[in-house]
Amino acid sequence: MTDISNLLESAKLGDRRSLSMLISAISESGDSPNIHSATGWILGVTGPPGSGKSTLIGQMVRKWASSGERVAVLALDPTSPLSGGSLLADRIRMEGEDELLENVFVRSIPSGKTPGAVSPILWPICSVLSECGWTRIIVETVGTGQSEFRIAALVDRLLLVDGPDRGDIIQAEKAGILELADVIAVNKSDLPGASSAAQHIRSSLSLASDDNREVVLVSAKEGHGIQELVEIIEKCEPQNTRGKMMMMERLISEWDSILVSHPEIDKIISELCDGSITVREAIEILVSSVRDGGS
Ligand SMILES: Nc1nc2c(ncn2[C@@H]2O[C@H](COP(=O)(O)OP(=O)(O)O)[C@@H](O)[C@H]2O)c(=O)[nH]1
Ligand SMILES: [Mg+2]
Repeated sequence: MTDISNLLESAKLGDRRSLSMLISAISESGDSPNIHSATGWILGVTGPPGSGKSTLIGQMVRKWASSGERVAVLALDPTSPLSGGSLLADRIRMEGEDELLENVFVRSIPSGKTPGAVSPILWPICSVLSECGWTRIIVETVGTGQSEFRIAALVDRLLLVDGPDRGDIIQAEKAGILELADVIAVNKSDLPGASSAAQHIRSSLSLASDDNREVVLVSAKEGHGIQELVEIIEKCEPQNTRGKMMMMERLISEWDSILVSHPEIDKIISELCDGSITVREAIEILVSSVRDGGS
């Protein structure tokens, strides 16, 4: 834990290497520094693979960075061209905007040992970034699976990115992701079908009379609609329906991280395997040591 506190101190002074090491330490150990302050907010970006999330994030990052926000991107998708950040950085450099790089931090986050295991570490990582003065934290998800819900619940605002493909939109509707989104972007407006896809989503949202969420047409490739999208995300009111779910998820995530970083977790699991304790007894042991400050 002292390592983590030292790293946090230098990361707060602006040392990127320490920040990177801190994120690795949290990812590996599940330990998290105790942080209460939050200066910025977290934007989750979800949507089917190939809809253009990474490309669109690249465009939004520039807008935010040039307006003076400090933007951190966490790529949970190992195939994201943003992973490692070099692609984005190279492009920014090529266009002679090196000074923007001061305001950008990109990091890929390994998906963890088990599916869905990323959420217990995501919240502490976001808190650290916020504590270190990153005001816009963007989380790019893989775009599929149950872990989307857990991540959706962790973020302050959720952007759903869809392409012109009808099938993808229907899938998002079915999966319930459309319900969770605060803003919906229909990307690839340079391709035929995008505006009718946006219209389709608008009309399905308008079925609920109090639903006034925005559906924005953008082209990440050509840079169209990005400014409007960023403005809408800035002023959007996070949905009330997500509030409770969000707090519940943060509680569960924090609890999960206490659990997986418990010093005796391996021993307890072995005892569960050989039947010498019951699950109930394991919980008793874990809870009592948390209560005594032993974790
Ligand atoms: N025509 C068109 N292609 C796009 C646009 N945005 C992204 N793409 C392409 O769509 C593919 C998937 O993009 P990517 O950002 O990796 O999608 P992700 O999987 O959702 O992150 C890439 O080949 C992009 O070049 C766009 O606005 N228009
Ligand atoms: Mg991607």
